[in-house]
Order: sequence, then C-alpha cells, then structure tokens
Amino acid sequence: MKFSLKNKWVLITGASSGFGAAAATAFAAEGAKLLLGARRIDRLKVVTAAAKKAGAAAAHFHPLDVSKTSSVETFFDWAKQKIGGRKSAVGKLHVLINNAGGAHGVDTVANGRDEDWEAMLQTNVLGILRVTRAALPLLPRDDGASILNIGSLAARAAYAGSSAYCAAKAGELQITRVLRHELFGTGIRVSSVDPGLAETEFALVRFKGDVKKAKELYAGANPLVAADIAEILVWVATRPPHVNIDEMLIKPVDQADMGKVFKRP
Ligand code: NDP
Ligand code: 8X3
Repeated sequence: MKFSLKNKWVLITGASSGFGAAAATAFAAEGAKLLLGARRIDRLKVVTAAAKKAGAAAAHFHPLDVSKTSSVETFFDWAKQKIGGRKSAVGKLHVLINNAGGAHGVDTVANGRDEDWEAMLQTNVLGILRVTRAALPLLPRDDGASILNIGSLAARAAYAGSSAYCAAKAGELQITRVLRHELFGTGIRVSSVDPGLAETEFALVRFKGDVKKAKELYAGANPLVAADIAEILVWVATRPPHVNIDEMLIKPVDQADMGKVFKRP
C-alpha cells in the first residue's frame, strides 16, 4: 500500500529555490508537515507561504548553512522544538531531503579555484553527512522513513570544467550506498535521485550571477523543470515501506550526456 505522507514531518534542505522549493509545494499537497532550511530567509518565507496554500499540515522555516556544523546543529535544535521537543521528536521525522548544493564555476583543473572546489565539496558532500548525522536519531525505525539525497548525472558522467562537481556528486552517490549498508535492518530507506539538465537557479549560481550565460544554457534545450523532480521525490517517498528506490537517473529527452544536449531551433 502507498505510504501516506499526511501529517508526517518532512525536512528539506535548500528549500529556497529550484528542486527544494518545488518539493516543498509537492509534499505540502500530500498534507505533510514541513521543516525548510536554506540561507536566503526572504525566499524561504515565500516558499513557506506557498506550501501552506498548497495544503501543508504545517510549514516552518529556519536559516541553514549546510557548510557549517554549528548552523546544522542550531537548525536541528530548532527542528526538534517544532516537532514537539527534544525527546518527543525522536522517531517523528519521516522524510529527509538532502537537496542543498550546486556547482560553482566551469574552470578546468588547470585553472581551478580553491574557493569553488571547497564550496562544492562542503555543500554537496559534507553538507549531506552533517545533516544526515543530525537527522538520524529523529528517523523512525520500521515505519517507512526515507532519506532522499539529490545527486546528479554528474556522478555518472564526466565533462571538462566539472571536476569538483562530478567528484562531489560521485561522493553523494557513494554516501547514499554506504548509508544503505549502515542502516541495514532499520527499515530506513535511502535513495539517490539524480537529475540531468534542469532549469532552476543552478546555472545562475554556477556562472556566478551571469544571467545571459545561464539563459543560454537552457535556451532551446527543453530541460527538466523543478516540478518534474519534486513529483518524483513524492513518488519515491510514497512507495510501500518495504520498497526502496535505490537510484534514479532522470534526464530531459534531449540530453544524451553531460554537456551533450540537443538544442531545438
Ligand atoms: P538552485 O540553485 O535553484 O537551488 C539550490 C538550493 O541549495 C537553494 O535553495 C540554495 O539556498 C541551497 N543551498 C546552496 N548552498 C547552501 C548551503 N551552504 N546551505 C544551505 N542551502 C544551500 O538549484 P537546484 O534546485 O537545481 O539544485 C538543488 C540540488 O540539485 C543541488 O544539490 C544540485 O547540485 C542538484 N542538481 C541540479 C541539477 C540542475 O540541472 N538544476 C541537476 C542535478 C542535480 P540558499 O542559497 O538560499 O542557501
Ligand atoms: C547538473 C547535471 O547535466 O546539467 O547536476 O550537468 S547537468
């Protein structure tokens, strides 16, 4: 039987835009209770209001920087209070979506910058580890809980100018696989949802705010949109509790590989 998300707590990192914001609305429509984190509070406010409108049983937001352990700890102290207090929060978080992350720059290794490499590994890899460590005590055993990690086609393909991003997403994929071993016998499901080209703020961040370059990447490409991935996240989390979707690769039909996208006139 389909796992119901009604009145279940769902925690989403990177909920201020793109997949995270769309997931907030999609899980809200299932009647879930939402805990949303990211650095841009103004954007989280808007996403939270939209989630309430879409049918969330509850929706709350708090600042979160997954690249800092202290921020993750403060966020989880807040999350536990929202769920009902330190002790009663244990076993009450049914879905954790590790979505915060992204790419910074398109430099080759020869020209790469430490700050870009560090940002990519801090968010896409260490961020998942920090957030999952904090969340694990809250996830119920044998009650359909899910950890959904957002990976990428970049974990499975290579493209010049993407070394640290490919490495980071390969790291995410391996963390997901390791967690499946470590959580063996707990009934906690662990999945990697791995999109290809999707039109979000991803390109704007990658091109460091260059709107023209970001638009060019998507122009004529018929890319995925955030709602496509949000719908899939809901589907994965609502499978019957004995079903684990291990890994899922989703590409636009016009994408053959990383950097190989058919552009329609
Ligand atoms: P967006 O840029 O639209 O969203 C990224 C989200 O991550 C934002 O909410 C941002 O919030 C948050 N974030 C970034 N850094 C941090 C941080 N240090 N702490 C907390 N939150 C952070 O892009 P997407 O929605 O596309 O990206 C979501 C995920 O999907 C990323 O992991 C990305 O790598 C992955 N992905 C994207 C693809 C695409 O083509 N769009 C394809 C495959 C994977 P804020 O800035 O407010 O902190
Ligand atoms: C990004 C995937 O295909 O746009 O995570 O490079 S792709």
